[in-house]
Amino acid sequence: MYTQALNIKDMAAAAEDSAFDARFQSRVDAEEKIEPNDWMPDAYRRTLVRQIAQHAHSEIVGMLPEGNWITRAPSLKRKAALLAKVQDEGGHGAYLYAAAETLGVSREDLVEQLLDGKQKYSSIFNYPTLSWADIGIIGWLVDGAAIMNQIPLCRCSYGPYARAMIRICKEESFHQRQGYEIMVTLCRDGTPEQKAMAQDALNRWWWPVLMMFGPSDKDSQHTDKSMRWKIKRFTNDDLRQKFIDATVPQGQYLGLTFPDPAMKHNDRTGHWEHGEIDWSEFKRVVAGDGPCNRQRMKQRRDANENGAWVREAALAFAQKRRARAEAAARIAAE
Ligand code: FAQ
Repeated sequence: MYTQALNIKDMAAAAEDSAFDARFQSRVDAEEKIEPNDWMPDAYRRTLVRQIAQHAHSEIVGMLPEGNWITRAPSLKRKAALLAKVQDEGGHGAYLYAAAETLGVSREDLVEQLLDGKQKYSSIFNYPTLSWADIGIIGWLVDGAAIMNQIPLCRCSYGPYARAMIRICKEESFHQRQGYEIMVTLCRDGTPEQKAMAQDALNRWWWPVLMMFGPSDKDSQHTDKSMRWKIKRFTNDDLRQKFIDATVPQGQYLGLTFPDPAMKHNDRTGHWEHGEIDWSEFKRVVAGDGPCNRQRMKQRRDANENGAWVREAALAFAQKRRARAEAAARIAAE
């Protein structure tokens, strides 16, 4: 009797859940934005936390490869632009952690999960910046790939993420231009040595940049659900192809050669075809064994430890202010 009552309760709860699910999906299909206090399936919330946290961590870890060149930028103008760009990336991390917090997680918890190896950051930031041309390449290609992936995220179904992306994309497009302008200076106005340095940077970064878009569609675990929920608007392979088609003419204008002997234009489809991506390298880097993974994680751990006193001081100051305000309110009420 008791078990039967429980079963009926379970069935009622399941029917209610599926009604909520259907209502949620119809809102998504109608292009309504989902806001923090709206009902959402747990799996939708988990997917967003995973993706937004990974994105936020990428922006913060992504400050390290370029930060490496701030003291060695070749002119005051280049130094000012690079400094501003790296600061922008820190700001993007802050907006994204704030967007993730609207889903009920704390920034401290997300940072801890990164430092414990439970959350990821983009594979691309595990490669070293060996020459000044790498700074041009990061702006041109890494920011270029980031924009290609992030413009559709401005239409993501989750309101706070979509709104954060609009501002981020505006800044990323300045980053892409400053990078391409460095490449133009090196390749079209520079010496043969500078052009060779630019070619070497392209040779080292091209394939890792293509990997930024994630595994091929047949191996992507999350794409189907994320497309249904309109978190993602395009598949990984579609975005990768759009990026290649936009980038190849830019490389040709620079007079550079892409390190892909199989690359060719298909006049029938209008797309640039590319050779096989080495997915074993991608898996190795994501698993923690890329050229700079250990160094990047050590830098983040050190920054977290060295910043502990600032967080403690800010908390103590906030508590002091609150106590003063409460005491003043008590006196006023007496
Ligand atoms: N690196 O099923 P999918 C930037 C993981 S920001 C590491 O296809 P999903 C700005 C993925 O998490 C760059 N891991 O996954 C800047 C999943 O593992 P999990 C970051 C990767 O989420 C510029 C597994 O593989 N941008 O550059 C990567 O549907 C210059 C299966 O993959 C974003 O985060 C990767 N590259 O699609 C800053 C954009 N790719 O979590 C400084 C937002 C995939 O189950 C300087 N994110 N994985 O353990 C996205 O659009 C998506 O999350 C994708 C992956 C497209 C990255």
